[in-house]
Amino acid sequence: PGPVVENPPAPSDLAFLQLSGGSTGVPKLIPRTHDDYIYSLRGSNEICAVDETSVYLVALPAAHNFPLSSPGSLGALYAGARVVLSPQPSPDAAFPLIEAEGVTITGLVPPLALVWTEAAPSSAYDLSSLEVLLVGGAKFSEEAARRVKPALGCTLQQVFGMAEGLVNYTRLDDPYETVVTTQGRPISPDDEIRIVDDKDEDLPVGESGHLLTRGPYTIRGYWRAPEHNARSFTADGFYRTGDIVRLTETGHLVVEGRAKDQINRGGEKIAAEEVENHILAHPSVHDANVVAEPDPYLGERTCAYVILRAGAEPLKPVAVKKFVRERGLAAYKVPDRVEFVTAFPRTGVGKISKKDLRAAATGPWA
Ligand code: AMP
Ligand code: DBH
Repeated sequence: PGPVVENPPAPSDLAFLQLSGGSTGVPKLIPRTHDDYIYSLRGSNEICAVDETSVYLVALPAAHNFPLSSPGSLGALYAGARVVLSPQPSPDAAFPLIEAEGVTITGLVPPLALVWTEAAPSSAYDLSSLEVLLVGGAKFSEEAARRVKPALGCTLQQVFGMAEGLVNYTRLDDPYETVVTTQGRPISPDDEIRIVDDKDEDLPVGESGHLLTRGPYTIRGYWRAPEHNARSFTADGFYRTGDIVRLTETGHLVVEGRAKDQINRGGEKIAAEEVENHILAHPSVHDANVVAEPDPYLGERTCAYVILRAGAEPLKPVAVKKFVRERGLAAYKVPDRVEFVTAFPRTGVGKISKKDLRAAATGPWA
C-alpha cells in the first residue's frame, strides 16, 4: 500500500495552474485537474510506447507541459519507467547521459532538434539506446524533420500540443511521409476538432483555417479570466487555439502557422512559415525566422532573420532573396530585409520568441 494521504483531493480538483506560452502574447493561467492530466498521460504512454522498460530524458525545462506530460516525466513515472534529468538540453550535457543511462525516449523543441542532428554524427557517445525523439512546441519543418533519422538513428514522433489540453502525435507506425509532413492527430477519439473560417463556419477537409477544439482533457476556461474567456472559447466550449491548421485525408493535422503569424504587407498576406521554408531549403542555412516590421508605406514589411550553418560559406542578403525567388516564391513574399544572426531570442522552454524578434526588428540596432 502507498502512503496514506489525509483528505485526498477529488480527481476533478485543480492539480496545478499551467502558464500559457506567451511566445506571441501575455501568459494566462491554465487550470488543469488531476483526472484530465492522467487521461492525457495514459493516452500519451500508449501512443509513445512508454512502459516500465523506458528511460525518459528530461532535456527541456522540466515544468513545461511538453516534457512534463507528453508523455514526459509524469507519463514515465505513471508507467513505472525511469526518468533522467539533464541540467542542460545541449548535446554536451545530454549525449553522455543518453549513453550512461540508456535513454530510450526524449522530447525537444525544433531549434534544439536541429542542434542535436548536427552534433550526433560526429559525437563520441553511443546514442543507440534512443528509440524515439519527440519534436514539438513549434513547427518542425519538413526539411529539418528529414534530418532526424539519418543523424540520430531513432524514430521521429512529431507532437503538437498546448498547455490548454489537446495533444496530437504522429504514431510510431505512421508512414514515414506522414511523420515528416504532419504534426500528428489527437490522442483521443473524443478530442473534437473543428477547422473554421473567420466567421466560425466549418471549412471543407483540406482547407486551412482556425483550429477549435473541445475534449476530455482540454480546459473550458482560463483561471479567473471571464473577459479573456469570452474571446478564447466559443459559446459551446470550444477552445480557440489561435493556430492555423489543415486536416489531411488521413486525419492528421498540418500546422500552417499562428493566426497572428501573418505579415500584412500593404494588404497582401504573407504566411511567415512559407517564406521560412523556402529559406531553410538553402544548404548553408541552419534556421530562419520571418517577422513583420513596421513600414511607413506598406504598414508592414518582412524581415528574415537567418542563422547560417557552422562552417557554411558566408552569404549576402541578396543571395538569400535570389534563392527564394528562383524557387518560385512570389515577388511580394521575398523578404524585404535579411539579417544574419547567431541566435534567436527564446521563450522559457526554448521556443523562438517572435514577439522578441519583432521587437528586435524595430530595435535600435536593426
Ligand atoms: P503553449 O502556449 O506553450 O502551450 O504553446 C502551445 C502552442 O505551441 C500551440 O498552440 C501551437 O501554436 C504551438 N505548437 C506546439 N506544438 C507545435 C507543433 N508541433 N507545430 C506547430 N506549432 C506547435
Ligand atoms: O507547445 C506546447 O505547449 C506543447 C508541445 C508539445 C505541449 O503543451 C505539449 C506537447 O503537451
